[in-house]
Amino acid sequence: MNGSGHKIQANGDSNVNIVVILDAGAQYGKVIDRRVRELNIESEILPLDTPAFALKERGYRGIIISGGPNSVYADDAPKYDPDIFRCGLPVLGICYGMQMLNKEFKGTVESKEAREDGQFNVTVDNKCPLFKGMKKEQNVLLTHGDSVDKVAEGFKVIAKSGNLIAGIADDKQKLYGVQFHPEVDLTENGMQIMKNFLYTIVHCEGTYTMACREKSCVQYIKDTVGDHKVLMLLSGGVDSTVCAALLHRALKPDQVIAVHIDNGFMRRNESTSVQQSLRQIGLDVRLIHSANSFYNGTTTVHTEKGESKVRKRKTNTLNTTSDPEEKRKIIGDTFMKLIWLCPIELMAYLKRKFTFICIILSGTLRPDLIESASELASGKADAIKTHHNDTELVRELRKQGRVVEPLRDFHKDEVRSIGRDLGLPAELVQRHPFPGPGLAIRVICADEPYMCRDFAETSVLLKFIADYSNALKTPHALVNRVKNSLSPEEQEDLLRISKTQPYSTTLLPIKSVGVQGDCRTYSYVAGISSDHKPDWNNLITLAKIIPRICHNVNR
Ligand SMILES: *[C@@H]1O[C@H](CO)[C@@H](O)[C@H](O)[C@H]1NC(C)=O
Ligand SMILES: *[C@@H]1O[C@H](CO)[C@@H](O)[C@H](O)[C@H]1NC(C)=O
Ligand SMILES: *[C@@H]1O[C@H](CO)[C@@H](O)[C@H](O)[C@H]1NC(C)=O
Ligand SMILES: *[C@@H]1O[C@H](CO)[C@@H](O)[C@H](O)[C@H]1NC(C)=O
Ligand SMILES: CC(=O)N[C@H]1CO[C@H](CO)[C@@H](O)[C@@H]1O
Repeated sequence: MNGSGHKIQANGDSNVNIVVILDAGAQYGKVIDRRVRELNIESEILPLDTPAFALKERGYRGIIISGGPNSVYADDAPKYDPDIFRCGLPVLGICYGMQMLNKEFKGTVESKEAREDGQFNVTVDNKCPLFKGMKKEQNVLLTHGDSVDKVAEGFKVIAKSGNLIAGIADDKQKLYGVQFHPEVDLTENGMQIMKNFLYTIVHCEGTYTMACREKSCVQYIKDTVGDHKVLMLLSGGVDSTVCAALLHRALKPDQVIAVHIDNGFMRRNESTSVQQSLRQIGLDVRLIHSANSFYNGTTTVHTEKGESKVRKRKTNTLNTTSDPEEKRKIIGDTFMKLIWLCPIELMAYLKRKFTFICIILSGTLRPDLIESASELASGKADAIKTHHNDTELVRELRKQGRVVEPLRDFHKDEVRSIGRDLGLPAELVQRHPFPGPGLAIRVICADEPYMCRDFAETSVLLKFIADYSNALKTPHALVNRVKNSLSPEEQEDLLRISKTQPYSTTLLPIKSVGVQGDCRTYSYVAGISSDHKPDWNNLITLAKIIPRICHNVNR
């Protein structure tokens, strides 16, 4: 183990067991990260254009290139250093990563307009080390979009789905590419593939264990906080509870001041129960009621991104804001302002003096940072959401070195595991994630219904999918569109569903934020209802088919 587990810097020592994930802008980056860590191997996410010499210098053992929303031929395709494929490090390219690899070695990639992810069977070459110990037929989450046309020089095909090339390899140079996502659960044996790459091909050792990371986390808190006092802001959810327990273990009781701010969007009596739960593990939590400050809070947002000149705009007050992203920003910043700009009020409330040295942002987990496209974790991700813990204000405080984030290097499931290790009661650790700003954001609101020109057509498509057997009796162009998008098995499924348990559908005129492919989308919500008890398998089938046929439905 090196360092604190927080500022992880491989140090050029090739014994360091750490791989780098080069982020081509995918929502899957953080999932890859989590998988690698589940296999007890340390990983770090860096921008795709990180130069090869830097990777060598920092001692990474292998490279994983994530998927991404772009096409390798696009003018704005993300830049990379071609030497990453020639610096001797084993490479696993996933989707976009595979196309980069193929193009780099003089293969060609065929661009397709539509892009669909779906579960398919692929046939793999199990003599290839990447698929060692696996059956020939594998069910994977395949990306149908751009695909390899001519295979690169020196490479062989190691996986196929029908005519689609689903995997390529150059065993000698240890370069591998797959057109599917081994990091997701929908790829049934994805973990075996990751394991094969990391252990058999890269020759990593699984030394990055939870016990070892926990120890370095406690040490990190001790080192950072020293003799100072820590103000801890907590929501009472799993993260902040575990964080509290960690602080408890690392510091003296009088060093920790815990404050829970009720932002007015809590469930009934929740604040009190948060307070009580934490008292049980020995932490005295002060409650601050600030519903009004949130209700009428505002903040400043940037209106133009990516240009050298950035324009700023003040938002409406929260009580008149409907955009979820903006709500998130307002709540996050109001939260920080309350603590940061009103220390006198706070101190009066707390009736004790403390040094304002560190703020524990208990809920800053690794995925939060990655999702917010924070420069710390990832340079690229097509900002899927702005996490309230990673707003500008927090970034500024971080620059000043006033933020302590013990959990920033852990994923959610890992946090639960630490919690269990620290002896926290199961009902605290396994609790449903606490909403934070979530409830305020999930209350979807709008000034007017969101109904674009595609609304009526989408409603009809939706109805045809759910009531397929009757739809087939209707001569309608859209019925053919549905039919042509379905595999024979899916047609059978829909027929069976509509005959045994008819569902009614409603397209909701609501703009909902979702993730499709690797991009953030704003689309409709499809409502499915029935008088019967839900058959979840049927609903899963519908949920898979609907967004594939109605691209403007994301929820
Ligand atoms: C995929 O393979 C599995 C097992 O190998 C098989 O049960 C399943 O029917 C196949 N699915 C398709 C769509 O071919
Ligand atoms: C909420 O708290 C109030 C006052 O403490 C109490 O009277 C009430 O029963 C609680 N409600 C619920 C649903 O627990
Ligand atoms: C929202 O808050 C502002 C500032 O407190 C107030 O002036 C306004 O009346 C509120 N609007 C609504 C709809 O409650
Ligand atoms: C940070 O975000 C998480 C997840 O939304 C939340 O549980 C936590 O309370 C937040 N931390 C703070 C200090 O707001
Ligand atoms: C911006 C604004 O109007 N802030 C006010 C919101 O409400 C609290 C409590 O009533 C006031 O203290 C703020 O000044």
